[in-house]
Order: sequence, then structure tokens, then C-alpha cells
Amino acid sequence: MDKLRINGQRLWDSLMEMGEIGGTEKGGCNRLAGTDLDKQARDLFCAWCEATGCEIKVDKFGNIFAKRPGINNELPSVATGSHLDTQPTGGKFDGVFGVLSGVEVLRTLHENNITTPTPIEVSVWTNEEGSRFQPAMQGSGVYVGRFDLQQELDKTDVNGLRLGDELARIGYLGEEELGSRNIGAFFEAHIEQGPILEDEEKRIGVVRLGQGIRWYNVEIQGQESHSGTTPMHLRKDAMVATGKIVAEIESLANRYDNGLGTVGFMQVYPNSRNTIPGNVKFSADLRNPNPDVLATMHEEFVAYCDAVAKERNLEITVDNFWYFAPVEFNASDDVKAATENLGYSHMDIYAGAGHDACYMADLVPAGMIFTPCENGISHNEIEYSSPEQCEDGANVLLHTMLTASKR
Ligand code: HGY
Ligand code: MN
Ligand code: MN
Ligand code: MN
Repeated sequence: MDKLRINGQRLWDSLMEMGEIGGTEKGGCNRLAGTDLDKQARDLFCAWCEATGCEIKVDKFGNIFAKRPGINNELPSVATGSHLDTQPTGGKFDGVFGVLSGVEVLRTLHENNITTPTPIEVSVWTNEEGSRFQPAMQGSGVYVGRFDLQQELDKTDVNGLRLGDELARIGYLGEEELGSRNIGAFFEAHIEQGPILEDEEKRIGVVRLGQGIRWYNVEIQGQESHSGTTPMHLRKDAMVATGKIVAEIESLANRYDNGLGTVGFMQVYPNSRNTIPGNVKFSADLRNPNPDVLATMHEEFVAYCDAVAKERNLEITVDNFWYFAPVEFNASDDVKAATENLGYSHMDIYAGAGHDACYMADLVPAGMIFTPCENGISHNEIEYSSPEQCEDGANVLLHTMLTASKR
């Protein structure tokens, strides 16, 4: 078994084929959760898994589970998986690499007629990106009971379309109860999405921790007025206040080690060049691997918004609607052992992005496998991991799962 390897060319071909669904001119992917493109990707995944003898189930939040029988199907599955939805300017690898590495594990076992002691399962989690609907990691978060099913199905996008209706429309609103899978361990392969493995010239990242994340919806209510007739001292300009807060998010993040702060989404009302903006809604994303530091960043951020509201006599609401506490991966030693048996260079690393394994760690021993990505670029159409790097990651996943299945 130690000599068993995945088929790197087949994995690469599947990545490229999946990348055509929602493919963009710059070579990336725009495949938002709950869209027809999401359906096409899901359908292709299910067909590939059925071809290896898997049984497919879909739960009440659209999470998909492809299960390959083992010798004893009463035993909990060893599972892997990730997501197929992408950012609007996403790449071919974020999420998809983890899902298709799982498919490649299934194919490798199938073609070698290997039946594992436990069942093997590959999952696709609904709306990991949190771009069209919020928050991120929504499907795994609902699955483990962090979010309420009905509340999350009722989430709407900027056009007022409801997630539950979209999942029903694309045929992925299933029957399975949330959290009902008999899973004993979960491993996720993912591109690092940062520059560290490439800089350190390591083939594999053994992920020890998923960092803390806080997402906010901020709304500033001022007063529309004429840009040509309203003296500066009489204005209630929601945009200037927004600019001050956006700038403060950058200096707040720079005040703390590993601090990160981003404003990626904004809606300006009435969005007309000669009317002073009366209302601005925008997102804020604060992150830190240390929960105490993230708490301090949160307090300072809220206090700053309050001060701007008072100073400028504006109404500012700050809704921290999602908090993800840093999580330790307690099955990472399995990943490290498999990597060492394969003779691949590796290093411990923490995850800057959120991942579905971060929520699965609530329920079962979980681990993550990172592969390098070119210049650390992700959430960008030029995102790239080489065929060799993808092959390395999938081989580590294969042997991590085989070891866990024999336990
Ligand atoms: O936001 C994240 O870290 C992930 O891409 N959903
Ligand atoms: Mn991802
Ligand atoms: Mn992502
Ligand atoms: Mn006019």
C-alpha cells in the first residue's frame, strides 16, 4: 500500500475540466454558490463519484456526501472534502483542489480494487466562500450546528434571492438531516492561498490552526444633499465617514502582529456624483490567529466607529454578525506522518483563510494539508498550483486517509 500513488495527470485533467464551468477570460472561475454554474459543478462531481461506486446523499442545506463502501460499513467513514463555489474573480484551485483530490482518492482505490477497512467519503460543502450569501463556511457551519438551518436558508443575496430557493431551483435541497453522517475523521486538502510554503520551499504545509475571523456589516446614515450648494460644515456626509473608518481598519490591522483588516464590499446611496452620499453600507473582515488580539481589535474597531458617529453627528451601526474563533487541528499528526512516509519536505503552518475543516473540527478529529500556490495569490483569476504540487497534496491525502481507515 505504501507504494500506492494517485494519478497526477488525471487529477490535473479533472481540475481543468471543472475549471471550464464558470471559466473566465483570465483563466479563473466565477461560480457563485446556488447558481446554475454551481449546479453544473455539483452534477459533474456526483457523476465522477458514482463512477467509482459511491452512494450520493444531499442534506437539507445542499451539502453533498459521496460514500464509498468499506469492509465494515458500520464503522465511521474517513472523510475529506471542500467546496466548489468560488469568488467572483476566483481561481481554478481554491476549494476545487480539495474536492477533486478526494475524487482522485476514490478513483485510485477503485482502479486498484482496494477496499478500505472503513468507508471513505468525499463531501462538497454549500457556500464556503460567503461571497453571494454570508457568512463563509456556511454549509459546514450549519452541518455542525453553529448556524440555524432555517435562518441560513432564508439568507438573501443583493438581488433579494433566497439561498433556500436557489438550492431548490438547482436541485440540491436534500433530505438528509444535518450532522447525521457517520464520520470518524475529516481531512481537507487546500492550496495555501499565501506565500509561505513557496518562500520556504516546502512541498506540504501541515496545518495546525485555523485563524480567528470577525465579519461585520457597517451602515452609516447621513443626509443626501446637493454637492454644489451645501457648505462643508453643514454636511452629514456618509462617504467621508466611511473613508475614515476604512483607513482606520488598515492602521488597526497594522498595530497588531498578524493583524488583518479588509473592506471588500460597499453600497453607496444614492451613488450619484453630485449628491452627497446619505447612506453607505460596507463589509469589514478582521482576522488574527490569537483570539485575545482579535478581541482587542474588535473593541478598538467598534469604539472608533462610535467616535466617528459622535464627532460627525451620524448614525453608525456596526453588526458583528459572524465570529469564528481560532481552531486547533487535532489530527494534523496523521498528515505529518503521511507526508514524512512519502518523503516530502513540509512545515507546520496556520490557515489564514477559513475552511470547512475548521468547522468539522467541532465534531471529529480533523486535519488539513496545504500545497504551495504561485506567489501566494488566491481569490484571483491567476491563482495557480502546479500539476506536481497538486499531485503531492493528493498523495498526502490518500495516505493520510488510508492510515486513518486502518485505525
Ligand atoms: O474567507 C475565507 O477565508 C474563505 O475564503 N471563505
Ligand atoms: Mn477555500
Ligand atoms: Mn476562498
Ligand atoms: Mn440639480
